[in-house]
Amino acid sequence: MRTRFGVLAALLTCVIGTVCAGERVLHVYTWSDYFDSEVLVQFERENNCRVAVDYFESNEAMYAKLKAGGGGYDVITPSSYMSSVMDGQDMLLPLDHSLIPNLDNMDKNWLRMTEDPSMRYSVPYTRTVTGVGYNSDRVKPEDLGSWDIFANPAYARRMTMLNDMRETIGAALKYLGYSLNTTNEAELAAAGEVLQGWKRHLAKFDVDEAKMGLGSGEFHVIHGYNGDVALIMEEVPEIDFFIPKEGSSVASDDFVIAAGTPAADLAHAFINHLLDPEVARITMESIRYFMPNPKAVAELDPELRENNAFNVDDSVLEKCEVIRDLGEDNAKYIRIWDLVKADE
Ligand code: SPD
Repeated sequence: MRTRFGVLAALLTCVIGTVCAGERVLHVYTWSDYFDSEVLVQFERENNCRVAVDYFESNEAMYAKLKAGGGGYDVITPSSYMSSVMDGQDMLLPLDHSLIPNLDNMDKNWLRMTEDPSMRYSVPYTRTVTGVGYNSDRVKPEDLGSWDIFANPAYARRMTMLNDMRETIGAALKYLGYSLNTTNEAELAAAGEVLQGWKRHLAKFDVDEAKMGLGSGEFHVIHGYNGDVALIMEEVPEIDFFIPKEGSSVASDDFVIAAGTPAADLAHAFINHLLDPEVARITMESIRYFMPNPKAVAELDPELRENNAFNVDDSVLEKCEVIRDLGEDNAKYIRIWDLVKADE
């Protein structure tokens, strides 16, 4: 069995290509398993540089690291709501569209779901939909379909949920029929109660080890991102994916460039490279996330189009919401999350 998924996740820092003295380096900060390695090598070759990739597991963890002074990153891939937070705090470089001619390949309809429809500071990279990955040898079909699977004691200690405040509180809010962007204190408190109940059955809150555990058989049910599960499905036939009937979250993960980068030219060139239709096709087939690039989508492997984790049905997407930047009301989510995580 190939173990492409999780290999990158296990590495804190991964350097692609050969290091040559005096070579320029582009520092990219992103989610695990989010680039095709050949696509990076091609960029390095064509731009006579090296791409150094470092990983984060949630928007909040990435933001906290940057705020604490960590980094030196040039290109980052936050979800759209976090791009908006970062832009509001002058953490991002305004984009020079003349350096990204492949912006012409962007599906303009897609921009409506982002916080930055004019692409002033961000360019959409992928669509990610959050759901449930499961092992069909271990989970009964009648237990599938709802977020309430996390309340099922039959799978106790074999389940994980994302270590991600907005996603995981969002799952409980959707389960209760509320918006995952609510700022209503009573609704948030109710979601916190639901999570306390689910938590009793969880092995842990986690992102990358959870997906490796689903592939290896350690976990039977994980709260995870569609492309990550699609990647595991490719290698482990008994793994499958569903989006709970109550709805879930859908995100545009963006490219942004850090303010103060010494490599603004390379950073723009990198984004332009990923928007090339052939590069985007290779990327989608490799990382298993949909990209809003119609020319690339037209050339996709038909088998991938049929994968239910990659190609999420419109009727399902209609029940999903985009996580929004809530400004000062974000503190309400932090309070609930701290309580849920308190005695971990
Ligand atoms: N391995 C790639 C994971 C991409 C996750 N997107 C996160 C969306 C968070 N709301």
